[in-house]
Amino acid sequence: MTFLRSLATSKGDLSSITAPPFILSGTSLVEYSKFWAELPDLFVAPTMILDKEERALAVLKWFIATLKGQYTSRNEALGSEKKPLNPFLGEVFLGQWETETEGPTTLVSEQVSHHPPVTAYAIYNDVYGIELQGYNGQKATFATTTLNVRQVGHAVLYIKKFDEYYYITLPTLHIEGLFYGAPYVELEQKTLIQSSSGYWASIEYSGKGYFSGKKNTFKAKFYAPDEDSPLYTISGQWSGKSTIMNQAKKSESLFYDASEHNIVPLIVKPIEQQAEYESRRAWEKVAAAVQVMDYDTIHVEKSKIENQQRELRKKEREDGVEWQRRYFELIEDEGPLREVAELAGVEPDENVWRFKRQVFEESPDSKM
Ligand code: CLR
Repeated sequence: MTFLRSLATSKGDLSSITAPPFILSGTSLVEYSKFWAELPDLFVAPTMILDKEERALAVLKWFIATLKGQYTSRNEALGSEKKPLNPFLGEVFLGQWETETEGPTTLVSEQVSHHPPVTAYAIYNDVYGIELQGYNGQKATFATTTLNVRQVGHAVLYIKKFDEYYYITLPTLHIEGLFYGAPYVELEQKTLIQSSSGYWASIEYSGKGYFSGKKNTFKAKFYAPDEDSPLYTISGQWSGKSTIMNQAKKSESLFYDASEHNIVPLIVKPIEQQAEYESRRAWEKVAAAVQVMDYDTIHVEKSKIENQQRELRKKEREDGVEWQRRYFELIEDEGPLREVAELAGVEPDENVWRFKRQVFEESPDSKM
């Protein structure tokens, strides 16, 4: 009850929620960017498809495939959704996927704002020439026993060979099961994937009951440029199976089956080799305390980090300087992204976080 009450008064800022120990996770939110590319084969697949329409469908498939990791992996690994650690400004999470066919895929994720919390990330594979950049924050509201979370930000996928962009908006979600102490995520509303080629898709989410008796359901419509009726509709469970229907031929076939794909674990440097601002090193003691549910130590170790951060901010104020982000910079969005957002009918962001790839590559952090 105390927990539910704390949710009711959290006023949009998720970091202010005090969750009971069994709901705490030892993983920082800065790590969550990894869920975009745990299936490297699907991530690079669009780069090998010459046909625009087929390529846009492959992007849609990759996107649907990421949802299971993004929104159900804590339940599967830990038994319920958990409250991630609240990243500090400048916290960095780095890693690489290494597979025989895809080669290395690199992840750089950084906490670029603390109030409000914003995480920026870049994920790229140079063998295939594909890159995802994005950033996100969350705005929460609480209604009776449900926590509603609106995501702020977007992701942009770029395919070098075709000089093609995909602008991806993020789903709204809510947390159910809070009253029973077994929280889990359900997606709602819509997301949009708009390609600079003109192809686009809208994905509508629903939980158990609305579209079917199954949880995690979605219905997607896939459109050719300037067409009013969809070429394809796709429906099913994003955490399970979905089918695609060719609207002209009225023929149906399997679109994606999550049970046939295993995630590729991200390789992260051993903690001893990490810089002090790297997530797992910075939170090591907190994470260990979370493991054994030692609430006092969690509190003590968290406070150390928070106080250190307060000191840093104070020093910056005194010196009249602003914290320098390591690998991302806030730039005015005037380029192709703006055009794609406009194509999608989405209000383009004034400023976007852009990855400073060269700075990263020249830093020791990039050596795995
Ligand atoms: C972060 C960005 C990822 C997708 C994603 C998945 C799960 C979301 C998380 C985002 C933000 C934080 C989140 C989490 C589920 C639960 C957690 C909303 C959007 C909140 C802070 C937990 C509150 C405590 C509950 C367990 C009650 O790409």
